Amino acid sequence: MNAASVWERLSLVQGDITTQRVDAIVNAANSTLLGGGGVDGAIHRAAGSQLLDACRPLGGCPTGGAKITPGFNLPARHVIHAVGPRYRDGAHGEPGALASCYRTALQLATDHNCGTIAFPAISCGVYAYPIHAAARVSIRTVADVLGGADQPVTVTWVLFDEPAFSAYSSALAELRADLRA
Ligand code: AR6
Repeated sequence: MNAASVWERLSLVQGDITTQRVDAIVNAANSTLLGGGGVDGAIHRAAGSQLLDACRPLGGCPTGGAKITPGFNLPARHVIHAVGPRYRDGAHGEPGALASCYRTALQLATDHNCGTIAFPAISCGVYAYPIHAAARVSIRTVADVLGGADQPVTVTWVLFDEPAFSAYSSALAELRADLRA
């Protein structure tokens, strides 16, 4: 797999992740996996109450991990519930935990034959991770995983608002430029 083809497999869109027709969407969950606000609340509302029923027996998930359920009423076949870190100052393992939840989510996607997966900006809302820094960690991690794997074929970030979309766009451009340098 050469570097150019990895970048071609990554894309950014602005929108609502609950409407995405992909094999799996990723939820920015908390460690209870029992729902919450932000994108978590939106995904549970759109998927229907069966999603919470499916999450209950999972027994929660540590920060940096992820677990998978069906998508129920969503267009997506699966929901991968990833638990990102709460941001403190960046010196408490936040980048490692953020990278870990992306890697685990991608592994689950591969294990469940997902060719297409969409991520929100994990940890960038309630968990207060500075968005440009989170974008750099997450894009680098995903590009690294895709460089060694044929699946998932495509990874899309669905950014909810324009500032998030801009931050991810500039981080993506920087990382591609770093690679060319
Ligand atoms: N589609 C795409 N992105 C969205 C959507 C949507 N429908 N709604 C919000 N976002 P957050 P976190 C963006 O707070 O920081 C929950 O209560 C949002 O603008 O959802 O990982 C959980 O239960 C932001 O850019 O997740 C946890 O307790 C990004 O999604 C906690 O929040 C993530 O914001 C997790 O916090």
